[in-house]
Amino acid sequence: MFDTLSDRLRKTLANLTGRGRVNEADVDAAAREIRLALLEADVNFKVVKDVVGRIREKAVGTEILGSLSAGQQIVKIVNDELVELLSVGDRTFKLQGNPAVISLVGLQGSGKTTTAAKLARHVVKLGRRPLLVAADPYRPAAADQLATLGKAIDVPVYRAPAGTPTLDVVRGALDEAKRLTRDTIILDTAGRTTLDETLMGEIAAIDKAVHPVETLLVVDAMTGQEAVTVAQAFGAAVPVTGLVLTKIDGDARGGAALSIATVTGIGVKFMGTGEKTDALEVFHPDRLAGRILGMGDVLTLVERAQETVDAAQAQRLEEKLRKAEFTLEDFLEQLQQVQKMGPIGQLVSMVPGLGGMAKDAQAAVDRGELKRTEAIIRSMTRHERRDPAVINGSRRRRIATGSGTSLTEVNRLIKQFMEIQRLMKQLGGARGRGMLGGLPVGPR
Ligand SMILES: Nc1nc2c(ncn2[C@@H]2O[C@H](COP(=O)(O)OP(=O)(O)OP(=O)(O)O)[C@@H](O)[C@H]2O)c(=O)[nH]1
Ligand SMILES: [Mg+2]
Repeated sequence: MFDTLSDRLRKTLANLTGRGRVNEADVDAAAREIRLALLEADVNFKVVKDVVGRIREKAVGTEILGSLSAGQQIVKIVNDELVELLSVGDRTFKLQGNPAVISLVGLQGSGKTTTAAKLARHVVKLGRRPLLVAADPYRPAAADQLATLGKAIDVPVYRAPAGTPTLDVVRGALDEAKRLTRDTIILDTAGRTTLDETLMGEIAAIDKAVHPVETLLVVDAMTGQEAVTVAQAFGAAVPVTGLVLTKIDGDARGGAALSIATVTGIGVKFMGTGEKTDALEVFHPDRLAGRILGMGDVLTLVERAQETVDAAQAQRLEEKLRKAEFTLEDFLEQLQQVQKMGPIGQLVSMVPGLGGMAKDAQAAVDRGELKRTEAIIRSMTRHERRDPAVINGSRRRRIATGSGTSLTEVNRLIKQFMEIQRLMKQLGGARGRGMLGGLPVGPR
């Protein structure tokens, strides 16, 4: 559902990721785009203002760290802000009490009944014995719906005759839980509009009578801006302990999800990602932010590169690039570093001087070519790696056989590498960064 937002942010940030230096005008332009993207996604305007302000401030103050490009760091800053935006409130799901009572409240059609069944499955996985309760005495069809879902997931459902006052239904459910030795009660309450004072009073009465350990407000993510008002109204009636955002799989613009927690201070605990009872995800701000930015790889890399890339080695490499002494041996070392960090081609862009080839590298990884390139280089002698010019016809055949590749692949790698060497010599003395844009990451 965050597709549009994702696309826009990705485009904006893609312009920056390849760059080693970013000036204030670049940051301003990016901030403008990010602001538009968030507003278009229907994020609350105050939230947008704050977030963009912080992103700008951090980005302008960013120092360029060792081997990371400034652009990538901006991606990281934007991501960190999104994570913060989504991290508001207490997000731990509590199950204290015997039975632990979980009450689901929300507008009509927001997804309470579906979520009740999903949560039942979830707590079973946590080793609990749930009882689903149809706490909607007004519509027998609502209880039928829950009964059907309960049957499908093999969880008992408690229902009372139509017209039983809600408080009596809840009390009856407590007795039933004791009888069936159920340790978790999930109340599926009737959908209500925020304007319906009687029904709003009813959930307040349930809250007083049974003190649910969790009162989860179920919010349809498609609601948009209005979701904030809804959350505030429910929050005024009962102590809402968390949010469940449903229909995340839909095509909403996602703004509600991004603003509701910030504005209300209530944490998001779960996300509904489909109609089936297994389509419930524990809410992880970092994962959602990553999904929105679609740059999970870059972020992981920024973090992993900070840990893994040996600063001294990086320095040595840059020196070699500058002096045009980069050999196939160094290239092999890089390939190994790449694989140590994980199978993500993006990280090639972290290696000083190799910026810009990330996409090629990813494609090469996908095709398994990094491994083939590595095999070819490994089949060479030390001497051959340092001076590919000595690799004559018979040596090439030997290397092809030894690496399980073809003569054509070996030829191509050597040819490309020598071309680059020649180029580096021509440019000799110039800064290495970015010069190797065409380094063969795999035989093509
Ligand atoms: N795609 C998708 N559909 C969902 C999700 N959650 C619920 N739905 C659908 O939304 C509709 C309403 O869901 P219900 O669970 O009946 O909503 P409710 O809040 O119990 O509705 P009332 O009891 O009438 O207030 C159903 O068609 C569900 O299948 C979700 O996460 N994704
Ligand atoms: Mg319902």
